[in-house]
Amino acid sequence: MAARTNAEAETAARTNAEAQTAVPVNAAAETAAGADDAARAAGRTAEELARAAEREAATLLGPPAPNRLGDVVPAPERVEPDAAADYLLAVDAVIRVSADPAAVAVARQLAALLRPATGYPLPVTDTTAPVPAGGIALVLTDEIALGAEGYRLDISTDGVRIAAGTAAGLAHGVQTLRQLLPAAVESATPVTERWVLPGGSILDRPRYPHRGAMLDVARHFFGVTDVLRVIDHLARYKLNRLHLHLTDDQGWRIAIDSWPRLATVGGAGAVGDAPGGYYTRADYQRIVGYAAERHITVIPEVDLPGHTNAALTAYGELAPDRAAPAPYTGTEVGFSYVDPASERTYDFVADVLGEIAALTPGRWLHIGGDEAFKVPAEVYAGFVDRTQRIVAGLGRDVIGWHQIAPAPHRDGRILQWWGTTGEDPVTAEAVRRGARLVLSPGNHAYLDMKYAPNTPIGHDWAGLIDVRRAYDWDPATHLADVPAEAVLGVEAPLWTESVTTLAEIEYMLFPRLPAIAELGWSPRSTHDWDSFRRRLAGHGPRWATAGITYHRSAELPWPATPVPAPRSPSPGADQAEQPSVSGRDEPPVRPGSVPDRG
Ligand code: TNX
Repeated sequence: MAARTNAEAETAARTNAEAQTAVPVNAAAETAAGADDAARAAGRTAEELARAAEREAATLLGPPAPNRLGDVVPAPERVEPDAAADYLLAVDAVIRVSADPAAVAVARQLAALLRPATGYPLPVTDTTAPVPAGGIALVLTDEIALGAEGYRLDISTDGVRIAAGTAAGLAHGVQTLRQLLPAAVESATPVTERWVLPGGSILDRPRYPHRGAMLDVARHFFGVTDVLRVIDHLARYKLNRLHLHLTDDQGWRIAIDSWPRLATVGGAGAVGDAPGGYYTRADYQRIVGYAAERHITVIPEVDLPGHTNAALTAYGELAPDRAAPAPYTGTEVGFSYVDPASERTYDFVADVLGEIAALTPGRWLHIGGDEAFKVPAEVYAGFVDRTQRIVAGLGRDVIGWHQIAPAPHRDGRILQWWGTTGEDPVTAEAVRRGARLVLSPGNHAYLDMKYAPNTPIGHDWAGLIDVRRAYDWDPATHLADVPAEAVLGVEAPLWTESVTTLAEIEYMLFPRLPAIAELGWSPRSTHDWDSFRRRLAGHGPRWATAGITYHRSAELPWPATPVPAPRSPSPGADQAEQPSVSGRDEPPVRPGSVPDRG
């Protein structure tokens, strides 16, 4: 079948699905007999033939798959539905996988995703194992066209096959498969459901290599469990970078052996009277490892030379006046800085970045660089230059907020754009000197902005960002005088001056994070607000079932949220990690919540 656009493919699928519902029982049997002939020609045993016929009849006799093949966020590159090829996952299905440790890990993750709701055993075996057909195969291939992260998904009555050149590609294919199953697949306990997938093929590859989100753990601290759950959210939408904003005026959140008071003193507080905290080296490694298993690279940020009040409370010797300031619990910015004229400062920078680099397998170190209002421009550029050299000496590439643009170029340098104007000659000039860009425009991608005036948390200094505004821009043309080739991708930052709990994180992420994810992944040819809002609305029941808090924006046509019927009571089930409220419209307004800083 020739490639079609999503919209065409979906229309065709709908027509097919309608026709299919009308298939009479004897026609189903005939189709099954046809499948038998094909299987015999392929040299299958009588038992396999019988099973194939049974599977096909079971698929055809039931209602069609509840989801259409194109109902995926981010939108896949190419979708070719075949409504006669729906696949019904059976209780005895097996997951087969290529003999490669990273691929096997993806297969285990798939089994772990499907087992709770289906209650099926779903054993994972080698692709060469003599098991009956009819399960799910994850296959590493050498199809170079699939690239570093692409995958091909083929769903037929006989089985499901995900092929990719890398384990990352398989993992993305698994997330697509997950979205194509009924929403009840998100249930933590067994549910009575027909686990049917829509038939056909998907070929999918990302538009950009860098697709990220940022979590500010400095303004409010979030423990390891919360961060792991955020990583799961990123993986769902095929994001591949988690930027952790580890240090700021209000808190230093990572243990540094050579400067121990950074964490123990600098990590003690947070905004307001919220508790502080920091990650031990083991905590940080757990986060990095969990992300890596999900093909997500952690990008640690140490914000320099400004946003350093917490560091200065621990080591006054780094302050321009050599005096440790009081801890800061407010939400102003731009007042603090480490002394760029002191050699001790560069010892500090080298030690901190060196220790963090040693714990970070990824290629990038983020050095912040924003809002150092009190450092004169020339001194600032010199500080950034030296810090960039330290990063290069550690064998890493530097990322900084776009304020680092005036500093000299270094190979691999990435600027993160967070402006709201769509043009900046200084950034464009740095790009001409070789820098590349990650786009986080404050007025589209900042997840700490309110959705609407009545959003109980968040800011509005970059405007209100509803779902449509998060979706309606094009990374390739967003910044004037910057060629499309200089854009590496997108990132959605979540600053947390006003965000204090996991539920509030999720409320700001959903449903906007998937909008940014789609801009980073999907080809521009699929960009279509009506299609996006319809596909995204279908995720409401998934989030509700998974216990994920989200904003029920009036922009999206939400389906009624079904409550999955538990198959059997599970009194022993540990619900401790489920948030107490899910799918609610607004998070509670907290007394003394942080005022907007305008
Ligand atoms: C600006 S964006 C900041 C952060 C604040 C944020 C609040 C950037 C690089 N700096 O320090 O948290 O605004 O929206």
